[in-house]
Amino acid sequence: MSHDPDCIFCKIIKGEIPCFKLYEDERTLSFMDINPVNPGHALIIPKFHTPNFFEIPLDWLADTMTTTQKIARAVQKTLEPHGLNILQANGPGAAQSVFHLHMHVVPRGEDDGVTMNWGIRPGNMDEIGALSERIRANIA
Ligand code: DGP
Repeated sequence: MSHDPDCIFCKIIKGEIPCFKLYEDERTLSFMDINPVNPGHALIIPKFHTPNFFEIPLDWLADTMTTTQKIARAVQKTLEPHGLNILQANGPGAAQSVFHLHMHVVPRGEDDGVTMNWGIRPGNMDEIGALSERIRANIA
């Protein structure tokens, strides 16, 4: 399994740094984004280090998307937002900041002002932790 010891998301996979975990299976992991663009912002990653969409083997991509749907449904059920974006960035021009492929699940409000490159702001860890428990309870 591909792994990069310097990658922050590989460190999360190995449990070397903590996360608010939502879901884990043999090949994927989902956890809360610590710089949420909106409350409920979640990430889904393959347990396979690959920097972007271009290089991930298709079977790993399929597993990542399966987990993305599972988490998106749970976030939708928990927060009932007006909408929900599923996003993925490739390269600095697309505002990619962590070079381990990840899907963003972003709850949206009609007038939340979120743009494609939203900038990184630290979140409130107590709020993120509480939301992670509510979303986890809705994972089917
Ligand atoms: P992107 O900019 O598309 O590469 O998204 C990377 C996201 O990862 C960004 O929204 C912030 C989040 N992030 C960065 N470091 C950490 C971390 O250590 N833990 C968690 N949970 N999220 C992180």
